[in-house]
Amino acid sequence: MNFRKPVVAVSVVAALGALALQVRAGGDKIVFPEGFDKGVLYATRDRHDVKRFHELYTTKVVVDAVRKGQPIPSGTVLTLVQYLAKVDDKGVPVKGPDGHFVKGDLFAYGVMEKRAGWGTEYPDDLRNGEWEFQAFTAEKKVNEKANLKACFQCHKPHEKQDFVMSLASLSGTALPKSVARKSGPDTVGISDFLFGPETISVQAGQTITWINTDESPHQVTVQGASTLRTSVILKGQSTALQFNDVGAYDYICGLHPNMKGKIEVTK
Ligand code: HEC
Ligand SMILES: [Cu+2]
Repeated sequence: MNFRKPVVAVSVVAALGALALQVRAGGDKIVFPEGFDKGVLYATRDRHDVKRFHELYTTKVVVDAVRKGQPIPSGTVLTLVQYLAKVDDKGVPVKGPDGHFVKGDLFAYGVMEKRAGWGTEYPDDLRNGEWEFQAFTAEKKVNEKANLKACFQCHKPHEKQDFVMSLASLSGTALPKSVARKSGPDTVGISDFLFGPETISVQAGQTITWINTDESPHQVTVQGASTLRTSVILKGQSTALQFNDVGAYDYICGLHPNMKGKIEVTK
């Protein structure tokens, strides 16, 4: 009978391997949300940073619940439809009559789904409440190459808004129609997904204010020994940080990491 032992051992290892795989592939719980476009288109985004046009869909049940001030219900599916933006011959996105980007080719889908009891298998530093994420190709097939861990990581700091970046649009929080573009010696304006000026110099002890004039929310995230994040700022809102230590600091937007800026603090 002895000769059978290794066989048993191998199958135990195989079972453990399957278990680990299951935990990692939590996105498998999500099937493509056929008919999502019969729900509510609750927001669109001109993504200047990646030259894409995004549409955000969910169901009326979810919109109604959130607008009544209720938590996002179990069973919620949020569908992010990503299109390439149409560009001119210089590669600059063109704008339609409504002032927004024009849809080009369908590029991919991102889906988030929340169900009571989901998410328990994730470690605390990754878990996004009861949400799972999945990426689908333009053909509505699971994108096997997608890094689902990155979805959790980028949405994770938004715990205060149940990990939904576009919560203000979902809840119908009124945004001002237009906000004056502004910048000054200690003020950075954010418009079209750019920090202006890109490099700002202040003296130690001074406060820098950022004001967001975009439809999209942004979040100043200073990278250093420890990451310093402001709250997410919506259109018309501002945020401020005080710098006491002389030095140069790089910062990005926590929501759109290819938005970059620099802070120089002098004596
Ligand atoms: C680098 C940051 C980042 C990563 C990584 C990321 N997202 Fe998001 N996600 C955003 C931002 C910002 C929005 C807000 C809408 C927009 O700007 O298009 C968003 C919105 C969404 C939405 C609409 C609901 C909401 O939260 O506003 C879904 C669904 C979504 N993402 C799915 C995914 C999936 C699936 C992945 C992984 C394949 C993923 N995201 C990875 C930044 C990210
Ligand atoms: Cu941003």
